[in-house]
Amino acid sequence: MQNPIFQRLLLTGAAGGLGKVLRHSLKPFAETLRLSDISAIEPAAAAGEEVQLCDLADKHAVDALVAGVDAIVHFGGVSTEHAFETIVGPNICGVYHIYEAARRHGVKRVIFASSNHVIGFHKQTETIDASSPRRPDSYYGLSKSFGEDVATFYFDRYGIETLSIRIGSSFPEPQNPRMMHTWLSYDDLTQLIERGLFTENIGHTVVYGASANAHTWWDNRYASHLNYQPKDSSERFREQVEQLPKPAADDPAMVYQGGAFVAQGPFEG
Ligand code: NAI
Ligand code: 15L
Repeated sequence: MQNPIFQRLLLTGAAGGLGKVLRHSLKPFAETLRLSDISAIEPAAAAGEEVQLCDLADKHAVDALVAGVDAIVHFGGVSTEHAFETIVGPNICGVYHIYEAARRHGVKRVIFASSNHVIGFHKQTETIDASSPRRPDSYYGLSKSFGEDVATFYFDRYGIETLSIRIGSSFPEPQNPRMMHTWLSYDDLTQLIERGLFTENIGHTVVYGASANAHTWWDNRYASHLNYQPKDSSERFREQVEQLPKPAADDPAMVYQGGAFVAQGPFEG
């Protein structure tokens, strides 16, 4: 059955690496895609697009951003490890502002770009699922963990449904041995967002965002209702990844699911 389409869908982080891809791949899901970022969005809005720049740390600006949309794909924010002070505005205040605006404007569905760094301190020898304890590996991972809690709270209290995608590594190709496990193709990411937007009664579902890679640390049994069927696999890149210098066996990149993030910081001064 054909999906219904939204009248107006908001994409935050539209100037970013994934935002540039989603700007095109989400187009079929809405009459109008509202693109937002703190940075300039290029190229300029085309037919079926509108641009509204916004700092996620600014509550009033986010409120205006969310007015009139039917659903939110929230990909904006700081996407790598930094001092807590850098992360708190865009990611922690930002995710609260998004949900508070969703509540005020009656938006009932959010896709949240969470991250594998919510669970990054699990070892690469473990297989985990959505019920496994979170083990954030960074201030960045902590901010995503907070975002997942905000999603649960806004579902329990206000009935706003969310798909939190704990994205592994979504790039054109896996860039190191760890990403052979964590890689998520752009097509599979788009499929996950589509399933999150159009599956009924998802409450707050947490899904690990990985393609059908040959070796995985993540079990998506608690997201089976999404019927996510990844089409890609990192296996076709194995030969080229095996040519790259391999980190030592005790390097965090080879020990922890979150890789190098577990060892960045502290950030003083
Ligand atoms: P990116 O860094 O390329 O894009 C993030 C965008 O957010 C940027 O365009 C940036 O200008 C914008 N942004 C930053 N601070 C902002 C603020 N205060 N207000 C408004 N916009 C702001 O990152 P990427 O790779 O495109 O990731 C998108 C989302 O997916 C991020 O939330 C990231 O944490 C998440 N994610 C990405 C993964 C990946 O493999 N690419 C893996 C796990 C999570
Ligand atoms: C993330 O959460 C980051 O946004 C992305 O840049 C990658 O570092 C990715 O995780 C990863 O773990 O490979």
